[in-house]
Amino acid sequence: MAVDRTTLLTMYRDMWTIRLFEDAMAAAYLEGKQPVFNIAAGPVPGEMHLAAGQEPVAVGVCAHLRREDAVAGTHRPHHFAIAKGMDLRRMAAEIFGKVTGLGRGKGGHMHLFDPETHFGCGGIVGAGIPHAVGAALAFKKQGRDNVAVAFFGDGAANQGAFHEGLNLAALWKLPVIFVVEDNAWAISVPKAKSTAIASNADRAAAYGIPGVYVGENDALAVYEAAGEAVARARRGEGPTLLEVKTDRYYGHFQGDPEVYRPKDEVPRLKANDPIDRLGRRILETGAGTQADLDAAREEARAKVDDAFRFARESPYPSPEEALMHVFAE
Ligand SMILES: Cc1ncc(C[n+]2csc(CCOP(=O)(O)OP(=O)(O)O)c2C)c(N)n1
Repeated sequence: MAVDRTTLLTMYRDMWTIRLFEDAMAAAYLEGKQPVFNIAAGPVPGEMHLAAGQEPVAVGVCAHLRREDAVAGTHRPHHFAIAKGMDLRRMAAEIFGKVTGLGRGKGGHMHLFDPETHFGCGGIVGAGIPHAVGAALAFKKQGRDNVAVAFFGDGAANQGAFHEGLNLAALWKLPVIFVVEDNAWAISVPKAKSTAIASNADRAAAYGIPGVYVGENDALAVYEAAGEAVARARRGEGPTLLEVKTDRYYGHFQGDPEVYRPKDEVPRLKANDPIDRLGRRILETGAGTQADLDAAREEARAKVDDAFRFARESPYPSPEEALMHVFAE
């Protein structure tokens, strides 16, 4: 699949936006939580799951999506949200618990909901799968050619919701793409200890739909596989299951001592970094120059800096807000 220069540079910029956002969040999150880890302290309370290293899955799929297409993310949602085009200021503010956030600071990092970009996510593993199927059913009933994407981890693929979602979507030929992020771990459990087969893509056969395993953490490989799946869904031919091999650079959560993980794993993964890889491809194919890559990275840096400044400077919700938006008013 030919990829035009604008798409390539946009994917490259978005991967940097995700990486810089996650690295900045990793540092901000630990402020005030040391030396004895206290989850409630500091400017970003609660848990934090970061997706640095997993950028190709998000940008490779979302490059094919329109604003009205729906995305259901996970407890590790930042890369999907950024790739779908979420306003970075309101996203950062939500994570900092500020009133300028998407949910007026009540949702936090695992609960980013945005009607503008048709994005939702949550902390219940596998729960986004039926949500995406529901969105796809709505699109079909409305006669629209929009699609829904459910992103979830290799751990979530062992949930009942996965099988229920695939079955209904296949039966009703719904425009949904199921995307499994195979980052090799579900918290501390390696995939081989929880999953009976090597590739979740093979499970597609049980529902009579295409299943594709993308075996490298490469934005262009994901872009190609996702392009076919999205086009098929828009044509009304039903769902596709994609699984993508990807790499989690941080722990399961920030503060995770990672005693279960071989010490050399992350340095080894970083030696094949997907952003460098896409940058090299852009240079080799002549789609862009080093100056273009530098400009894209600087644009990403400026956006992330601006979003964090906005989040830090925004006010907290007033105490009365605790009683608002609980029930319909
Ligand atoms: C229904 C449910 N069971 C268990 C948990 C606790 N939990 C949170 S994340 C996680 C692992 C998820 O692994 P995976 O789906 O592979 O996603 P990853 O964290 O690798 O992105 C578990 C078991 C949960 N949040 N929800």
